[in-house]
Amino acid sequence: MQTVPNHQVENLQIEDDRTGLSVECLKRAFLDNLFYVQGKFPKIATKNDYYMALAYTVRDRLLQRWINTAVIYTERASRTVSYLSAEFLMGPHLGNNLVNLGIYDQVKQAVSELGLDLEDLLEQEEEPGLGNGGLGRLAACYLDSMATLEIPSLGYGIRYEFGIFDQDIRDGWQVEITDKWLHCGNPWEIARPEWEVYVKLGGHTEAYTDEHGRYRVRWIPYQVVKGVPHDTPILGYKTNTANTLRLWTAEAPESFDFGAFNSGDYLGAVQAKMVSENLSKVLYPNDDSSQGKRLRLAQQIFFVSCSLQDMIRIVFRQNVPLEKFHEKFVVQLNDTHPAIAVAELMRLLIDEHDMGWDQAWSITQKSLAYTNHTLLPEALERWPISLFRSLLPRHLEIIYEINYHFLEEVKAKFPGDSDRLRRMSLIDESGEKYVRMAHLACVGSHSINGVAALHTKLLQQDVLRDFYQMYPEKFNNKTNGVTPRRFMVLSNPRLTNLISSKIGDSWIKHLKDLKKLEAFVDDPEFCHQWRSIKSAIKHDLVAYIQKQNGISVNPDSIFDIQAKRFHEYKRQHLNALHIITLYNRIKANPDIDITPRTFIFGGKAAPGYYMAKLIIKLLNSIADVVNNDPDVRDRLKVVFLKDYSVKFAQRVYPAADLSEQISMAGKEASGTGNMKFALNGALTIGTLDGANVEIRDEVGAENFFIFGLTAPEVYALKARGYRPLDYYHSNRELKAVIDRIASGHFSHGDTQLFKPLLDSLLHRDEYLLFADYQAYIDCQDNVSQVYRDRDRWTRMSILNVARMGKFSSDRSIRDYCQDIWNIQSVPIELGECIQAKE
Ligand code: GP0
Repeated sequence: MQTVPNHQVENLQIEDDRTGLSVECLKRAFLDNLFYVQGKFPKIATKNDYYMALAYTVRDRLLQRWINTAVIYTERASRTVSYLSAEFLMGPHLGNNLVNLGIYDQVKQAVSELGLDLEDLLEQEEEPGLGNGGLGRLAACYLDSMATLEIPSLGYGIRYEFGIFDQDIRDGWQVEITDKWLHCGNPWEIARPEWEVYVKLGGHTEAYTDEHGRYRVRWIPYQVVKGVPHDTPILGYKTNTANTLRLWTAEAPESFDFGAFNSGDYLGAVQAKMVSENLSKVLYPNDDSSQGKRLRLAQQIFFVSCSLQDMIRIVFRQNVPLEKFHEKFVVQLNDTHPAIAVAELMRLLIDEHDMGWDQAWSITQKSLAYTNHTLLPEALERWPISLFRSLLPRHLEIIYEINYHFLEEVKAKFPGDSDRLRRMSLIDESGEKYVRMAHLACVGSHSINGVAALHTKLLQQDVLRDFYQMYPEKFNNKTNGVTPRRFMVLSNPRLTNLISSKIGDSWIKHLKDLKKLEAFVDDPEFCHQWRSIKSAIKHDLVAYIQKQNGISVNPDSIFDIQAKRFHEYKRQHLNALHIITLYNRIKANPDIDITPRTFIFGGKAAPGYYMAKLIIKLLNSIADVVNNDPDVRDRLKVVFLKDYSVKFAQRVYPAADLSEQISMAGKEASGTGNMKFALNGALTIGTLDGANVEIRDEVGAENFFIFGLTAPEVYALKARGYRPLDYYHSNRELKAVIDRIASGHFSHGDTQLFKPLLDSLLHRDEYLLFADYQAYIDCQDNVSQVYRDRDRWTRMSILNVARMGKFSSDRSIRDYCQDIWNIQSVPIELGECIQAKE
């Protein structure tokens, strides 16, 4: 085969319409796919047809990598990470695949020579919103980094037919619309029905004696569901690695269709089929809280069992003895959603593969590792024993036995401490009995990690304190990170190009190299370019806001953005108090000199979370008044952009001047939006919570707007007895803000509308908005001052970006590999003509 040393695509000798990368070949392939896959010709093709044709063109070009990767992993039986997650918030695939294949520019040209606009086609993609927020997006960033670092890995999850709901805003209220992401087909997945597996649910167990005279248990299920894997390739950035995201759909087993079972009862059979298919129907839209629904537990056992059975199939196919399962696989549990894996792996090894308890337990512990993502008590999953027994009778027995051995261990280490036993038990027996999933995860894993330094410390001191005292060696921190490929190269090409023109592009794989930018902070020409790029991006967002919301925005104002799930602990309403404070100042003194600001919000509220929805309504109501009050004279604008998503985030992060990270200290496990904003040159106003602490340490306190109580101060204040009314009565501006809302000023005179929110603040204020109010306002006043010094602001922005190296998900993954997974990279070689370009 002809070699192509410089990989210039024009020189490619061996190419065809499925692999060639020349502009001519790409055009040919594109039209070929339009014709043969979409069944269309240009005259009648829709935008979606063009998108699909392009998607297939790109998919063809990554298949060689995908297959080669699978072949090499199989031949070498490579040690593999299984990342188990109920959520993967992948975002659109097309653009990312173009970036990671290194063919963005060629494709852009090919498409434009056909009279089309690449950005336009990228817009067409319906993103798979198979996650709620930070947790699901983190899983997606980790898949990107594992592929880029050439780590063999499989992401395992659920192929929800309906992902996170689409958000509409009507009369200021959130309205949920079902997300039909599969409506136009999904060109990025391949179904693998040949690897289907079966999952049992319900029924009862029976003891029996096997042919060796051993005590065994048989599980007679009430129902069996079939899981069918759908695989999506995950490309590394400029490597030949293409790992796999394997998502399971639930189907009824054939026997349920027309089998002897249901003879004659056609509708009954179809009914049973529908019940099975419900398992992968819809993503639960709750973030940071658990609803305790039966279907949710069924989803968890469904994808966990499918995935573990799949791993066991792979172990056998690669001739690895089952006793070495833990050498072939390390299984990372993304929160407790897959924690049932502890009991399920035990069950598979013992009941289905005849292993003894002790060996099975040793393999289970060595294979599993647990990541905790939250300190919120309402997010810690617990399942009522009654529900658990009716759905998973065998697992409950296994959990009781694990608990028995575990409590013996606790007794041995802490003799006579019965209170500790009660606290640590896998079963909560304080009232109605529950299975505590976090405890199960801790006991069944060899590693327990938090997602930011402060979070891990608080886990050790508080939420998982007993487990830390029991197993200190299991605990470790893995500060979250984000992928610079999607959240810089793809989403912010202008800043990417400026940076690379100065320091080269090594930073895309080695984010610490951004440090080299520090050499340019005093270069006026560079600072000027930096500022004009931010300004150009802001102009784009101005146009988008005009189109979306019909609001005209001043591009020179501070773009002050809070984009994240709506939750009281994240305190979007503290931000609202600031807006009203500025509004009141203008109303009191219309000629006051105020730095113009545009407040931009984005985010969804869980459909059943009344207070979060009321906060969305409040923000939209403030927007209506502030944006239309002639006294304001366009100095303040408030914009709620609907339907926050990955696609949306990519558009918004690059345009931010100021990133709002204002959770009550001690509540936000890490945050990852904070990293994406800072990486794109926004300055942060934030509390000392989650990864904010580490971001400030990295960028320097002088380049970060910190305010508010620290976590220990929060605990101390609450212990002393917190009285929000005292703050209300003693702070003139705060009182005026609250009174303004109460007066009905933002609700057409309706004094009842926001009363539940105001009552909650005045009488409980669980998240200490009033205690942090003055510090927040003072800090915001300082932000406004600093923004007026454009050179100083620009300098701070550049230094933020230059010092964000730590927050690449590549760094996080390297740490997981070293400290938890004990895994090395496996580079993939390809025939030279299709080798990745470095
Ligand atoms: C945590 F427990 N997170 C949960 C959950 O159910 N969903 C979720 O998204 C988030 C944390 O709130 C976080 O602090 C964190 O950075 C993220 O998990 C990833 O670790 C902000 O989104």
